[in-house]
Amino acid sequence: MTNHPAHGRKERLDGVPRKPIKIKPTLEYLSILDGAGKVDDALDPKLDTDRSIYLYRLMLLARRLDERCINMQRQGRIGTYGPCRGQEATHCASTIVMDKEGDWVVHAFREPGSFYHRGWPLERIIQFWGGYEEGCTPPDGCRDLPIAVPIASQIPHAMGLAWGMKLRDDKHAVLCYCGEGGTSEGDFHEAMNFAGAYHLPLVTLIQNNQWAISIPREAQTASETIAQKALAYGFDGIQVDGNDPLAVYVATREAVDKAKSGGGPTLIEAVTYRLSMHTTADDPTKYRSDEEVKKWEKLDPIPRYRNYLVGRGILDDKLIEEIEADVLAEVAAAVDRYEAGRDVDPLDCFDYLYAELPAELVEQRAEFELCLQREGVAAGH
Ligand SMILES: Cc1ncc(C[n+]2csc(CCOP(=O)(O)OP(=O)(O)O)c2C)c(N)n1
Repeated sequence: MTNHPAHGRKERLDGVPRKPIKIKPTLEYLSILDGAGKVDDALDPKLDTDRSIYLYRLMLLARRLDERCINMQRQGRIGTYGPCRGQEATHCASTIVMDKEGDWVVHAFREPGSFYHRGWPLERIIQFWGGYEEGCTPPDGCRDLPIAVPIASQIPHAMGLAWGMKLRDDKHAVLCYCGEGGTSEGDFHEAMNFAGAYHLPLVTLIQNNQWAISIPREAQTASETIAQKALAYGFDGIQVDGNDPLAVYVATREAVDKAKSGGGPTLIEAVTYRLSMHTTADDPTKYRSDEEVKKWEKLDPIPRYRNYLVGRGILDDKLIEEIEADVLAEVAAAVDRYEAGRDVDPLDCFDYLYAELPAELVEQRAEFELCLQREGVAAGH
């Protein structure tokens, strides 16, 4: 007992009552593209042409879907929408690392590019924001969990998946997304502790977009970085430029490879910025300055990546225009499918929470049914 390093008695007996404890100092910051899209050649993962174009298209698709959904919300065609503008590199460049057959991806809700990449039909994402239960469900065979709006609740679930993989000696990995606000929840800490203690193949990617609704990053935690929280749980953390798709890709690739080869979990803090509102129910001008937004607009991941790809000779004006037109057409077709498929019964909203409806909800359901009849509302109208 006296020799146990955590006990400290030996130190007292030796007359050395205080000394520093060396902890593993493995915290790096990674950035590969500068603000203008100029690359650090030595760090460039040099994705092949198809993959480079695919990633650019994916980020653009997330951006255009976002814009369309905000317009639709303003027109009353969907409910509240949570935009990802500015955060496209963070989620698109990480999700493409994951193997669709064997790896799991556990989302929060601000990752439309990842949903699409993992095989969710675009109209299903719109359905979610339109308030339709079907919009929450991953497609058959897809190794994703449903969308998680209760902040950080998805992290213990992701940890559980990773634990299951370890118990089954399944050599895949789990990628879990969460915001920096979510790191203040107990769910985050419990899951990180367990993942570290059991050395699980879990990669947790914190999208530090600087704001949790109106709470700024500085008020969220006294820690200098989010990434360093990993050190307390006994595994590696890394902070990356979340508006640099190459840095996000490399950090995720390394973390996933490490997880799959038995190296345990990683916490990635992707430093990014929510350029838009928290949701369409929020007015960010009430709590942050235009100057701050303008500063981050200069670091917009899409032009940065486009400049880099033009520099590599992968994109030119003609191809940029073609991709733009193609993405707009794909989003428009998804909106059409969403609107054509709204033939659900409004009474369905009572169907998903309970196996057996409690008495007061039975009453509410009957009242709502009468109301619909009175208003002449039929399914889909
Ligand atoms: C458990 C829980 N508490 C509160 C909320 C309300 N809420 C929705 S989003 C949000 C802020 C989340 O911030 P962050 O985790 O940084 O993610 P972001 O929305 O910025 O992507 C809060 C408090 C919620 N959805 N779930």
